[in-house]
Amino acid sequence: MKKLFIYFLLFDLSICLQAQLIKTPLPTKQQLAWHEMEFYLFIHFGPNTFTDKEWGHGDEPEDIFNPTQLDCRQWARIAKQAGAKGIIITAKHHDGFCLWPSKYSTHTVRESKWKNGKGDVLKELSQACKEQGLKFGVYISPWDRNHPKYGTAEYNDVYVNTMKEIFANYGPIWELWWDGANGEGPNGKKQVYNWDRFKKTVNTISPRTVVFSDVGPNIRWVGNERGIAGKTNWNYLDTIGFTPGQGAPHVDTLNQGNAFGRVWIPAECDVSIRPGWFYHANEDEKVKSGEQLFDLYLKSVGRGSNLLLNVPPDRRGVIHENDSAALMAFKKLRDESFAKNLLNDAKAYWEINEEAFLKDSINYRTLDKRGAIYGINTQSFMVQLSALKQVNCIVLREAIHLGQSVESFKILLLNGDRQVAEINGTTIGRKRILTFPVQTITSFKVIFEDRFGNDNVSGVAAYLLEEKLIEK
Ligand code: FUL
Repeated sequence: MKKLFIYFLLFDLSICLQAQLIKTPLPTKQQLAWHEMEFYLFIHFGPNTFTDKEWGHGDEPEDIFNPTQLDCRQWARIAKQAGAKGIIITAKHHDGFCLWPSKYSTHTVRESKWKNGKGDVLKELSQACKEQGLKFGVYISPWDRNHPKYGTAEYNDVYVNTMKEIFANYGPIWELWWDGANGEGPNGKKQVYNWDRFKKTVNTISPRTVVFSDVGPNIRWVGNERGIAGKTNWNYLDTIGFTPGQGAPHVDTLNQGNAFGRVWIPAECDVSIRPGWFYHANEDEKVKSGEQLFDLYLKSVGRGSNLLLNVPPDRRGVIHENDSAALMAFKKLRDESFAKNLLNDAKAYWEINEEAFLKDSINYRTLDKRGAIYGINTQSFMVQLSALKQVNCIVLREAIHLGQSVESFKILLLNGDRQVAEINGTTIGRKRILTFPVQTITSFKVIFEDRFGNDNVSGVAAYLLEEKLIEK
């Protein structure tokens, strides 16, 4: 008996020690700020806009690039009005054409007819973003189908110099986008990228920049180009042995993350407002509607990720009317849907075990206007509405500066003593937006299941959305 007792004691102790030893990865300050960006625009613009291609070959004559009314201020204004918080532009896509007069290429705006070779899209856009208070990011394709050095060790120098040039002349650069595509260059060769050197370069010259690729180092690809994060979406990822592009983990892993991954690398959902990434006139009628964009918002931001929505300018160099109208409709739907938190005058009851919080109303807090509450090490809580209300959306937030812990949860919707519905979910992360058929309720209970017993909730809100907006 005594032996058994010691055995269990040691067993318990070893579990405690394990929990102590496993350090939960935490986001950096830059990553935390990135999480708060939620939604921003992607701009695909370059020779493909004028040739109707998606992937240029790199041999397009520079004169092809000739927007008639390029207006980066219009892009930034529209982004701002749509509630986007930044813009990331394809400074260089796979065709190698540089939207700025780079010293390290002869295939740039400088060689084009546009503004007699005196134009500079990065300059105009970085300034327009500053004017509107938007963050500015760049996509610099490592794959280059034009550069004569591509496929040789020297191309790694070219790539490093290109990054340095952009950081020096157009910074601060908030996010840097490394695309994973890697094909042959003009000489038929494939490049062996020196990713470590690329990372070190960014760390040294622009340590605040968050770097995206399939596997980070700071932000990961979500595993699809439809803008959809996993319903289970961990901000953790294992990266040892993986590289961007073909060496990346399986798309399902990128979509969901690794529950016990060693590094904090959240997913970003990239998707285009049109079928293609670049502008094609024959897609003018295929622009996603405000409602479709709202659905994507639920499936990206609503699953703890960020939404990077591509809106490609047309051959004039402006955002097309149809795209702009869809963006405004999307903004209106978000504003209207989340204008009234039905928990403004509710009370939340917090206890560490269900039995205790069912007994009485000790330890309750009144929710503030934004529904911000804070419960360290919460296993369950109950929200008492001020009256009988109709609800079809509940938003939960985890305090991710302390890590991500919730592995699964359930929400019990109650009308008086009667349970009217049960909603189940897995991870929460920065934000989890749950929608369901409308229910009339007086209260609801949120019950967590833990990994390490320290679920930290930082917010809860409830809304009544238009029925057509419930997640499809
Ligand atoms: C992909 C590219 O090949 C597409 O052209 C586009 O830029 C997309 C965002 O990333 O890998």
